[in-house]
Amino acid sequence: MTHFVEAPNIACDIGIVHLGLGAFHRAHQAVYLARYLARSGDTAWGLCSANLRSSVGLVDGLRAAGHRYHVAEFTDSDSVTLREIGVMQETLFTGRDGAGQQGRDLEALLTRLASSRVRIVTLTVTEKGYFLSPTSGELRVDDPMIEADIASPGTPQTAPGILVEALARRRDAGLAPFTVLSCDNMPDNGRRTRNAVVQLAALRDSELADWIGNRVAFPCSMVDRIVPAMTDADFARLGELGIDDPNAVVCEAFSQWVIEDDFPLGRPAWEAEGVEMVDEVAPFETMKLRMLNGSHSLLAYLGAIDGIETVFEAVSRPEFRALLRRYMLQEAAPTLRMPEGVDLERYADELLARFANDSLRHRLAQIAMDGSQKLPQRWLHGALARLQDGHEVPCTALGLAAWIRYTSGVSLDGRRHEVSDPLSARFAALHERHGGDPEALVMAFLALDDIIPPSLATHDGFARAVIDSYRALSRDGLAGFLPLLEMA
Ligand code: NAI
Ligand code: CS2
Repeated sequence: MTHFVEAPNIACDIGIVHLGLGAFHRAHQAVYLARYLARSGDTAWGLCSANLRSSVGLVDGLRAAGHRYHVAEFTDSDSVTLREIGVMQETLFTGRDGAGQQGRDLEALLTRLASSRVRIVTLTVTEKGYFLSPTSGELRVDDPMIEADIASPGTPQTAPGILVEALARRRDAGLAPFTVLSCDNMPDNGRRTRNAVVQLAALRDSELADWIGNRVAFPCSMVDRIVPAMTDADFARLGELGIDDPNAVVCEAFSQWVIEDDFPLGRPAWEAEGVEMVDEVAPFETMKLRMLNGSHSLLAYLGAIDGIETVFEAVSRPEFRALLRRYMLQEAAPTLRMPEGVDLERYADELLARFANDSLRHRLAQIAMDGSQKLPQRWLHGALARLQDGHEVPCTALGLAAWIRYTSGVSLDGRRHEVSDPLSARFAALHERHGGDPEALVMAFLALDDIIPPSLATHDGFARAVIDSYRALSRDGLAGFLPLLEMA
């Protein structure tokens, strides 16, 4: 069954700027705004979406299409809602374009951000786009991009840099600051975004940093909708449904957004579209990061080293479903403190059903990206809590062993794959130095204290479990983790 939803032709003021015009933004925040506009007719919350470093083609493609595109929301392969989105009013690019020009639309973006009509800035710049240490949460001031923004604050290239410069212009113009709402998969994403912005501002002007720290709201949010990167097969499938749109995205029908309600300059009435406005996001965020994303990462590394392509393929195998259920219910769920009435076993089964959506080609290679930025919040913080409670975490130890093998760039059958991670060079050096000695290799990875919390790395039982899992995987392949399940 195919259901079409057309976008009304309504011109809007731009009230929201989004940084990180990727697939998820088009399928999540923009869809909520489009539904809100269609229902309310409130034209104050049109969208300007910007890319800061990649996908200039998407920015220009959306301009050429009048900023209208399609979202295909698949319940399963037989049921889809094709939604036209018309809430985007402007797209900008501030990275280095194909002609080598840096910051083509930077001044336009900064001017837009300094407009009194802009009251909210949202972000999906990936976990690495905040330039924070995954363990300490401190700004990585030694990163060349941050160093450049410190040296040239008026022509920033990073998301924190752009936010600092825009807020400086608003303060100097006597304007109240916009609210900054991160929509990235990070724990405490609002406070982490605040960390990055205030720490960068302090390196420029302590009074500006104080102003930002005292005046800018950085609410947290939990976001959830599975939106895989588009494949040629996805575009072909949309073509069969009569949609010829190079800017389209495909996603699951499920969507959730839980937001801390802290918007001093106001916000859209998102509640009408099912958004949950709460006082405290943390329990929901931790639940989702550890149970959904932690499971995703288990599939990604165990599957990737065994040549499995997609989430659907992996969860079609009973041993993977059993592993995920064991991980979710025996290692993740016991670390969660949820409000009354939340049924974590039911949530786990709902996640397994979502992963088994046969209409999504969610590539494990995409999920495997940036593990150094993802694993602390997905596995490691929970594992440490579980170990401190006196329980073993064999699934997490197995996942970490698979991740270490994944970072070698060589799967179990010897095929090579790209390791897309800001720290990939460091990983390659460790494999070069310790590749022949599994124990030394694992201990070297556990010593990476900007990824692995030291109290976890020095937990003897955990280190031993990772080493044993690494040896089992190297010796027996995925069959190496079956005995783990028999340990249940
Ligand atoms: P994507 O690859 O389509 O887009 C990534 C966006 O991040 C692009 O706009 C890119 O230019 C930008 N980016 C990457 N590195 C950056 C940096 N260092 N500085 C500034 N911008 C940078 O990926 P997608 O699917 O849009 O996901 C983006 C983020 O959204 C994820 O990292 C995650 O935090 C969040 N998310 C994604 C979901 C999904 O299923 N795709 C679901 C829930 C959250
Ligand atoms: C995935 C997430 O790519 C990944 O790391 O685990 O993007 C996942 O699809 C979303 O968090 C689902 O809400």
